Amino acid sequence: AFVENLLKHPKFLNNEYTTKFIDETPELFQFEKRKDRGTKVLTYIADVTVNGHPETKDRPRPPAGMKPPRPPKKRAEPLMGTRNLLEQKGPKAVADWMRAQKQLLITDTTMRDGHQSLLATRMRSIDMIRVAPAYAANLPQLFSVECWGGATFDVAYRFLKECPWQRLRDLREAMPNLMTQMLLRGSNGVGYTNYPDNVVREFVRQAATSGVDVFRVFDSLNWVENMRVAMDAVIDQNKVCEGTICYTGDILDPNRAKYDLKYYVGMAKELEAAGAHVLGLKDMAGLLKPASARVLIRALKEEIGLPIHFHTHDTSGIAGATILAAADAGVDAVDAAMDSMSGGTSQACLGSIVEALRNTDRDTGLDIRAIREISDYFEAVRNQYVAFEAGLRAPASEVWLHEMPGGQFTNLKAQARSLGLEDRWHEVAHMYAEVNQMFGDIVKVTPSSKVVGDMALMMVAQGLTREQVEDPDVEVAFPDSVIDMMRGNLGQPPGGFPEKILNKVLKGEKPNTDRPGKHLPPVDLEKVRAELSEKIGGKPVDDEDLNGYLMYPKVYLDYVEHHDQYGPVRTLPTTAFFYGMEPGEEISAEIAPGKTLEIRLQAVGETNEEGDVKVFFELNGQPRVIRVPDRM
Ligand code: BTN
Ligand code: 3PY
Ligand code: ZN
Repeated sequence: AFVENLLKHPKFLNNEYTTKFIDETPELFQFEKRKDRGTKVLTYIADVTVNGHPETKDRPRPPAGMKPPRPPKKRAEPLMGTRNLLEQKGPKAVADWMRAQKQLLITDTTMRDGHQSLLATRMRSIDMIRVAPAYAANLPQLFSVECWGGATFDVAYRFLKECPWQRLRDLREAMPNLMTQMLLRGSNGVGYTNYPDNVVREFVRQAATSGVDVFRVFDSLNWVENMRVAMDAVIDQNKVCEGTICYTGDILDPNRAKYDLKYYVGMAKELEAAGAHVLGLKDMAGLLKPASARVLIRALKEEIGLPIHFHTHDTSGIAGATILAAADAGVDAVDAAMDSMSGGTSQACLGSIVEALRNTDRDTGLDIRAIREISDYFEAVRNQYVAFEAGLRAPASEVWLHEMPGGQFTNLKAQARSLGLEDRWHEVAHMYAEVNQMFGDIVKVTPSSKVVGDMALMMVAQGLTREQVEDPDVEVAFPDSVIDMMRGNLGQPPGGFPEKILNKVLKGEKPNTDRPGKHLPPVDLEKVRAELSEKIGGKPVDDEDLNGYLMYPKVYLDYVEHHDQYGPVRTLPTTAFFYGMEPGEEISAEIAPGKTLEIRLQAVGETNEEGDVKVFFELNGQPRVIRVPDRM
């Protein structure tokens, strides 16, 4: 290995080799690093081919011999879009333009909420980046492309073993005329708990720098106080700050008076005063009914000077009707997903909204042929991810019972499955509603929705009723997330949490009712950078890495370890990533700009006495043998 290193060393190759060279050049002795990216990626393919991928084992498989998805061609050179306006005139001009023009503006959510809500967030960057040029060229009238934030950040590192920042930079570059959009959980960043203020600010700065244009900022308990740090940070970056209301209950239901019209108008005014450029109305579960939408949108348009951007989910099957009602009432922008990635717990069908409004005064101006082509592409993409489909087969009015966010639905179902509760799903749904009432009827959206879900699963698994949980004489071991929320670590819901459950969970401990960030000391960023660098073998840590680590220390470190061992696996086609390769199959992977590996799997050998398998490849025409352990 030493000689190989020596022969490849640039100084050696450039004849700068002296006798002192060996002593002065310690990297010659780093044999472990000798493995080049190509070998690492081949090792990954070999391992998954032999052992399977842990995430797709025992799950439905894509049809054999599936052709790789083919992205549509550009129909024209990209026209100017909203991004150009933002760059030239700033976020206030974007907001003014939204209000001034008549067409219904559309945000495409396929690359964020769409797959988060249908495929457990598992869509890989490569399947997005390939279609991004078609968005830029063929749909330049889109308001924005939601493609970042929410659960996509940690899933990218945790399960897909790819860098979410690189995804963002690549998408940004491929769609220079369109605004990218992210979902930001206020002080929870893209995590599940409140972070120190300077961590939130630093994250927003980095997201803006790496390519986010529109930040949809919400708080999981609708506490505007807890949104200001994130909102101010977005405004400082001169990006679009979409201050967002999370919608729950039903404004027309006198029995849900806590969340009535007055409540929402009041919150909207707070967000306007806090400096939002756009008012987001986030109906994360898909509860807003057409008649309520009419009343709510009309009132907000009358009382607030901001453009309104409406987001909903089609779990009930009538999101399309609500969107059309909202459009009638003057909403400025709405979210939708590409047809093949729409419906159910995802967003409403983009192409059908475009068709429904054609030749009306809210005509979207989008090209339906371009939409169909992109939808066809995503249909093929979606077929690669059948292992992660866990969703609804049919629309379900049950959503008005449980009020579960679309983005949580598939995840909670998977959690229920892992606890052996899959066939008791409807009980979980009932319990979810009970827990909500027990917690005082709260907004349920990440992370508060996860707390409700954890509690509901625990109660179903242990056969506990609400009465028992609330009974001071019954011993209950509450999930950590419940204790954390009752302590005030996610902030305060309107009116606070009910005394009964607070006392039971905290056993007399006093909750913090201040904004959590008020008591979290700032993180010394340079100190953390140095610590992280040490943890990853002295490698330099850039700002993106630092921000990944600040959000998810363990997940980030596991990702780095995987990357060290298996290389840039994000460059593999999705079937190879999840299933390995078949003998005779050929793929290519661009492991660095301009450096493409042509990989052919020739054969898989027998398992030898040491328990290893030889996997025979051709790499750019040269034979390569990789040995991996057989762990099956
Ligand atoms: C994970 O780390 O949880 C997800 C995927 C990475 C596991 C890799 S895939 C190749 C090899 N085969 C396994 O069974 N594990 C590793
Ligand atoms: C998220 O925070 O990930 C959501 O999708 C909330 O709706
Ligand atoms: Zn959503």
